[in-house]
Amino acid sequence: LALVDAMRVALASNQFELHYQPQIDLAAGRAIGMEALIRWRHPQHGLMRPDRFITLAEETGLIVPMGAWALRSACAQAVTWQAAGFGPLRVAVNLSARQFQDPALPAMIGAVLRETGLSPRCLELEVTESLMMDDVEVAIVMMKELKAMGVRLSIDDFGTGYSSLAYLKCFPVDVLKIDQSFVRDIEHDPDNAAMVAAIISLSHDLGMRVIAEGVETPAQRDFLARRDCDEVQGYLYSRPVPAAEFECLLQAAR
Ligand code: G
Ligand code: G
Ligand code: G
Ligand code: MN
Ligand code: NA
Repeated sequence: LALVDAMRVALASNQFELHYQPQIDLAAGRAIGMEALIRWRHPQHGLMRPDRFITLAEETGLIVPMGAWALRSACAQAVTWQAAGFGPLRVAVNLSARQFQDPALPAMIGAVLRETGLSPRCLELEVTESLMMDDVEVAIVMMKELKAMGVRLSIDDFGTGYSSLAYLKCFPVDVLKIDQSFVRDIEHDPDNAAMVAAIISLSHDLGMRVIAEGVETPAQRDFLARRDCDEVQGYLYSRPVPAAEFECLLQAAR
């Protein structure tokens, strides 16, 4: 079976699942949300990470139904955890270019919010700079439409794309996510340290929040806290884990 056919079968037979990684608010010192990351539990090959199949899903258009499935599952899960008393948790879902260019995207998101009952302000949509730069004008129209629905928008992998800073003020986004490549050597590499400090200031000056990704050490966390970074995400707290395991993290922090 070709990979794309296997993916269609997988989607129809519930072989995809979401893993969740906590997003920690540095001031509050606890998880205030989570990023949902798709995995394929393949009957022969075991657990497959998205780098093995997302590109093909994008090329073949299968990312549209797959992305809709991911969004619906993530929103339903967030509602379940909110109802269990874990607080007003926010869930972040990654969008691919193909989804972002689909004029039916806002209607799909609206339907998912209605069906699951998730408050729009508890949903964050992650898009990359490169995706927005494909067609800047169209991207801005789409972002405004999504913002009007009340959802949050973040720029993922910020700093690695090729968007001009001049565009940043035209994008109605709420959050910048600092790419993990800048965070990795933050304690030793003065260039990365300067870059991260500058992105944090820039975010705040533009009225946005900022999340640092790939935080693996207490030293990295402390650097980010000193520089007033709002949130952190990374293996220091948890790798992306299945829903049941994530719920244990929430229980432990209660
Ligand atoms: O979790 P990590 O291995 O493994 O994720 C790798 C990449 O896959 C990341 O760039 C992430 O944004 C992307 N990804 C994970 N889940 C989804 C999803 O549901 N939709 C899309 N479009 N990309 C995803
Ligand atoms: O959506 P995005 O492209 O940001 O995907 C995040 C990726 O980073 C996922 O593949 C996730 O598994 C991975 N990741 C999350 N935390 C860490 C971390 O602390 N270190 C490293 N190396 N990767 C991480
Ligand atoms: O278990 P998972 O598929 O999330 O792991 C993905 C990769 O990230 C593996 O190479 C694993 O060794 C690595 N990894 C998982 N947890 C950690 C961690 O806490 N710290 C670091 N540095 N790497 C990790
Ligand atoms: Mn992401
Ligand atoms: Na990222």
